[in-house]
Amino acid sequence: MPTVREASFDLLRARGMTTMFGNPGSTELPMLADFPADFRYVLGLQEAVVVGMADGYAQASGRASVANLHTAPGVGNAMGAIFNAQANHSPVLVTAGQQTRAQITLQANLTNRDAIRMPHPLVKWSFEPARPEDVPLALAHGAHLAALPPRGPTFVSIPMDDWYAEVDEADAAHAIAREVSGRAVADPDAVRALAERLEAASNPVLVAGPDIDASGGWDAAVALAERQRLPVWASPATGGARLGFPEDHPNFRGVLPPAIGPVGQTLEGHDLILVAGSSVFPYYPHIPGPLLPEGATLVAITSDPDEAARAPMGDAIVADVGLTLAALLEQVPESSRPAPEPNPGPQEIPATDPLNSSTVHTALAEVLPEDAIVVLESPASTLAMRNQLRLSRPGSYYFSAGGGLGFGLAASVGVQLAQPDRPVVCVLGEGSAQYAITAFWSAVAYDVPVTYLVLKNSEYAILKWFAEVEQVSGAPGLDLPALDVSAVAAGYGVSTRQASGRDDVRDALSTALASSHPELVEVPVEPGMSLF
Ligand SMILES: Cc1ncc(C[n+]2csc(CCOP(=O)(O)OP(=O)(O)O)c2C)c(N)n1
Repeated sequence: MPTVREASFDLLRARGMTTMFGNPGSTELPMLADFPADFRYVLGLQEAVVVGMADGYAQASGRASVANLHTAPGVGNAMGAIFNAQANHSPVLVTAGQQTRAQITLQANLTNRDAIRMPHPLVKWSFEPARPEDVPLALAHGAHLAALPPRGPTFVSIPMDDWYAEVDEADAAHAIAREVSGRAVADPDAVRALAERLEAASNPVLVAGPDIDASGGWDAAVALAERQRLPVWASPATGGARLGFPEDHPNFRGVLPPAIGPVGQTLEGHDLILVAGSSVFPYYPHIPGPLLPEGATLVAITSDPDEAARAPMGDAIVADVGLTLAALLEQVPESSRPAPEPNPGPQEIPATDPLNSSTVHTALAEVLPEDAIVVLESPASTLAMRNQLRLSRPGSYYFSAGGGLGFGLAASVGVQLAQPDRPVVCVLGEGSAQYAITAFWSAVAYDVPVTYLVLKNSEYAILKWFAEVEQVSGAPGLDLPALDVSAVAAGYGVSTRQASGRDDVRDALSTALASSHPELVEVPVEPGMSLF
């Protein structure tokens, strides 16, 4: 009879989950014994990095990934990253070791006393099998559920002696062989009604969210916008884990602001707002105002029942976003509405000394290969980067929809491992880099050729902006003097260079991009926000 270990690895193998992200402890060693040669173990030096890498890998590969943590403290360290994975709709199967069964009740050292409750409410499902032989089925359950809509992390706690138990061969074969698919098609009547509303509207608009990309709906969104002459806004950057629409497309208007009042103002004049693949909406900060402009109605298409149910206004269709857009496309004719005003493209920003972040992004735009992927965590320059780069291919952008820092640096390693043939650039604020700083070690250890662009403004610029919005003065802890990210990265083995003029930045990035190893370019920038 196969052991739990053999059956579990067979299950992961059958699901294509042969890259395991982890940080091991004594309770995980029985699982890792005689690690199969066709598996790859990617070591993260802290658990937030382990889950962040697994999140990037899952999103960029399109299938569930596995992150293995060390009992309660490992899960505790990873909670911020699990929060992000949930907001990103990222299918990560998180597992953690547990004390040996004989010592759980007496709470021996490192017992995860309430293993199932601990990761709540950040996971879709949390479980510790009642019997050792149930581990493979529990892992199957967690992997399937993570990948079903709405995608998100699941958790299985595994007592360390379970790996040696034997499982029934036929039962294991059933668990291993199962396929579970979850791309639900929308009710045809709902699609027909939406098509009629769209056709009847005089000035409709599309708001494109991250799940368009995740569901493979990119081409359908573009075709729908073109056929129906829809201007397109990206959903607010705060919740934009991915792009939903090409940002260089003539119909593309820009990124919606993230607060209630400004969203309403921006969409003024539209009578139908069609939201695809986004919550309605990822608001922050709280700037009150009407939820919708006068005379407008809204329909959201989302695969997440919770997103649909919690929206404060409008109707919703719960179904796969890509399939629903494709079905809608079939129902609508070529519109006779005038084409939206052509998009003027990025604004020219004069260079300053030190450079402003917008100028740095113009330099990046010049050298960024067409098939590049950007992972972004540079809070005060998020909008400047979106405006200057105008990324326009599917799967080209990853951002933490949860807003928890530490995603970018870690996720970039996972994204590059999942997409080895596409160049990955990770843009970081020097403050953000600290939350996952040990991911530099993983990038070097596995020779993952990410290009890191670090913007050094010596402050938490976005928090100074928030302080103004919140009318807070005198808050401590918003300055970061003497934070030397490149020296720290060099300590982990990353090749680093500094650049300060616009041409230097462009040349340094170009050299870094040509390298097949991790490289870092650090640029001093002006303090403050960069919007364009
Ligand atoms: C885990 C976590 N802790 C704290 C914050 C609050 N926070 C949001 S942005 C920010 C500043 C980040 O600094 P930096 O990367 O230098 O970006 P800048 O604002 O200067 O662009 C902080 C501390 C957060 N979002 N997540």
